[in-house]
Amino acid sequence: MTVNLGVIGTGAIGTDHIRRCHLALSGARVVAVNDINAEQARKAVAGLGIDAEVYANAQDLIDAENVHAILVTSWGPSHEELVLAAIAAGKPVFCEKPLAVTAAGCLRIVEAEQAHGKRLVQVGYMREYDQGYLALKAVIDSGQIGEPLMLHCAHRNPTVPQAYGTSMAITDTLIHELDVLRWLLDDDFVSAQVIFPRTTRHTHSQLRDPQIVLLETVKGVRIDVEVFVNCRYGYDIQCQVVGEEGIASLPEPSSVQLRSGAKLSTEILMDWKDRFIQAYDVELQAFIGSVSSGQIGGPSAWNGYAAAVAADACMQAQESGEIVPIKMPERPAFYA
Ligand code: NAI
Ligand code: ISE
Repeated sequence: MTVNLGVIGTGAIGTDHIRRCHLALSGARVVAVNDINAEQARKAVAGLGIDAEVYANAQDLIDAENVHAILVTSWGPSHEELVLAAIAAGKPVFCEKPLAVTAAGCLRIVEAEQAHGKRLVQVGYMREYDQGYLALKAVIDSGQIGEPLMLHCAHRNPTVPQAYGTSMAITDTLIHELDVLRWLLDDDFVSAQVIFPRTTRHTHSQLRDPQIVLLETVKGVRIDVEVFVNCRYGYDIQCQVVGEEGIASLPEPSSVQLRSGAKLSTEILMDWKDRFIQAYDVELQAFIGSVSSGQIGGPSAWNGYAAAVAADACMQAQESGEIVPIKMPERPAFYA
């Protein structure tokens, strides 16, 4: 069966996912697109040479008979309404992170999915498909470094758009760590604190950058995550796990080692599209496969909710400067 996809939101990642569905993956094609900027949607499909219908209205795309499954790749604040509409139509939906910008919004999705009676939602937490994170998890799970005690992480972007504000460092950027670290450690967060170091002169008035987020887990692991989204020099994701008997670090993406001009150097990537290209391919291929088989898997709406519960606490911590407790609700059997 070829899965017919409808894509809502044809900006940076929407266009990249349409490209991969047509050129890199198998078993799917994009038959419908929508964007609040219709011209943007037309350009996206024309630029890729794809014959997909451009819908003026997202609901009409969701309801279209020839659309089997939906990709939500629009701005974060629009996700909740679109995912709820896909669930109401009974259609599988892959939603880019964040699932919704608040925990309350994610919970409404979790409740709607449970009421539907079967999983329909996969969240775009692609790091769980990244070869580097998978290798790091295998080392932790093997017991080679003993029990994890501390993690030192960094999430650095060279630059961000003008519309990106201080809270987006949590809801748009740190949210990846809030998901992947729960998965990596098989643990939950119990508290968060946010510290603001000296601000870079490369930011704007609405964005305090960088930030350091301190997390504690149920097992007592202490985690520091540096979020620095105007670091200029590259797209750089770091994760070092300090265990009782050793240290394991996320591998660097492979790159040619260059000896030239009296220097030894390796390239640092500049873009998330390149850094996680393999992970995006694998997560979407998995979604396409699960639509065909009728068994949706991968990061669930519950994972999206759990990350959002922690994100809400981090945003409170940004405001108060205090250590904010995180109360993770018990996972329902539906998401076991
Ligand atoms: P973007 O700004 O390039 O594109 C967003 C598009 O959505 C725009 O074309 C906009 O007009 C459209 N849009 C906004 N509201 C809409 C609505 N209600 N209906 C239809 N279209 C709407 O943003 P980008 O970078 O593509 O991000 C989109 C989403 O993907 C965000 O949630 C972001 O967090 C996520 N993302 C995930 C990444 C990952 O590593 N998994 C990487 C980059 C983005
Ligand atoms: C973007 O939306 C992503 O998801 C990228 O992976 C992340 O590094 C960036 O900070 C976000 O803005």
